[in-house]
Amino acid sequence: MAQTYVTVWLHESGVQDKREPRHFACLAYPWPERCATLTAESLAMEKRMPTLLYSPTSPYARKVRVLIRECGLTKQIEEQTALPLDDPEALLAANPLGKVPALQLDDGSVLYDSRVICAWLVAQGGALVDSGGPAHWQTQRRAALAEGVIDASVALVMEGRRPSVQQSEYWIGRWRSAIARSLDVLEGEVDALHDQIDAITSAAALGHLDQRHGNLNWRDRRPALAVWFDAFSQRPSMQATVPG
Ligand SMILES: N[C@@H](CCC(=O)N[C@@H](CS)C(=O)NCC(=O)O)C(=O)O
Repeated sequence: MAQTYVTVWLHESGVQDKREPRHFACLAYPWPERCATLTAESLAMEKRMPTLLYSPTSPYARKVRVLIRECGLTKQIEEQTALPLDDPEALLAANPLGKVPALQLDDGSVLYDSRVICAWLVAQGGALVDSGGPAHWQTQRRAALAEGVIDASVALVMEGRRPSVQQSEYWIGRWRSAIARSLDVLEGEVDALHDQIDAITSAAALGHLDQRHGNLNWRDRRPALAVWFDAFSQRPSMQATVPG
């Protein structure tokens, strides 16, 4: 007997809705055998791939997106833009902190923040297997250092968006000093930066400094780090994630 198929427009939240077609997946299901028993929610569960909610300018999200590419997982993970300051519903539902990145897994659960997502990606076995031992802990420590540069760099951006009378010279000074000292340490350890999480986090941090704080001229006293970053920036994973 000839099989009839119906087309189901499926929102990622599981709710059928035709108002925003770009957010929909189109699935063909045999009728009536499957559709009789399928709800929109169960269809969503069948179709769902892990989805990363990200903002193109977030250095935390860039770190994750670079790692996805370095792990060769681009075909297994969808990426969906969510601008945190717009408070999009999907992001608030995924992460009560309202921050990107957040990773919706295929079982409906969610991972955040970027460090947890990165650990999950590495656990998928795609790449970045390090040998353990003392070197592992130094890699983690350098990654934390670079993450702190991102924190300070983002804090400077946020502070700069406040009315100038409300901006704190004290905190701006502390964040700038923290960035300067941390980059000095990375300059001294640049030979240890290869393709592990410390290198990826450092690249995301330096990219954010270039994007937001060109006036800091971080390259001036750090020639080795500058050479390293320029070379690392040529990787396809970095090129594909240049903040737009
Ligand atoms: N520790 C978090 C930080 C994430 C974060 O602060 N993301 C920023 C974008 S760069 C954000 O979503 N901010 C929105 C907000 O703070 O409300 C991580 O590593 O994922």
